[in-house]
Amino acid sequence: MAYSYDDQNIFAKILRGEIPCKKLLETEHSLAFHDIRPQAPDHVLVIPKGPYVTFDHFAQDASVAERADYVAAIGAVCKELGVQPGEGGDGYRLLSNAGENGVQEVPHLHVHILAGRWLGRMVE
Ligand code: DGP
Repeated sequence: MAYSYDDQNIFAKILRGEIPCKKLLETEHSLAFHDIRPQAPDHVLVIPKGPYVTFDHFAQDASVAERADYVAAIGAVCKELGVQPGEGGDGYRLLSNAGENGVQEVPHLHVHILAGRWLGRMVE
């Protein structure tokens, strides 16, 4: 592990129950909750419970069980929100910001699930 993890970040505090969140789903290795500053009608953050800062850390160091759980949790949230295209939903966007150029505010891996409105093209 070549990176350091700050266990005082806000999502670590949410995981320890030190600050509240609006929880949508919790599994053995993952937690999903509503973003405090929603950018869309549905805006959910899905985080692994392990100490990973970015997606590449997770891909490198998470166990097979953690990875499977995280991918399944993201899918389960999409299902819970009812946003799956082709299954009655209008679609969604997954996004994970990393580091300075990615404008990552909270240094604990999180995938944003955005849905409930037309999200625009990534490149105009
Ligand atoms: P980013 O690191 O830039 O991918 O975005 C972090 C997101 O986390 C941002 O959309 C706002 C959200 N956020 C920050 N603090 C809290 C908090 O205390 N609770 C919740 N639910 N969301 C938070």
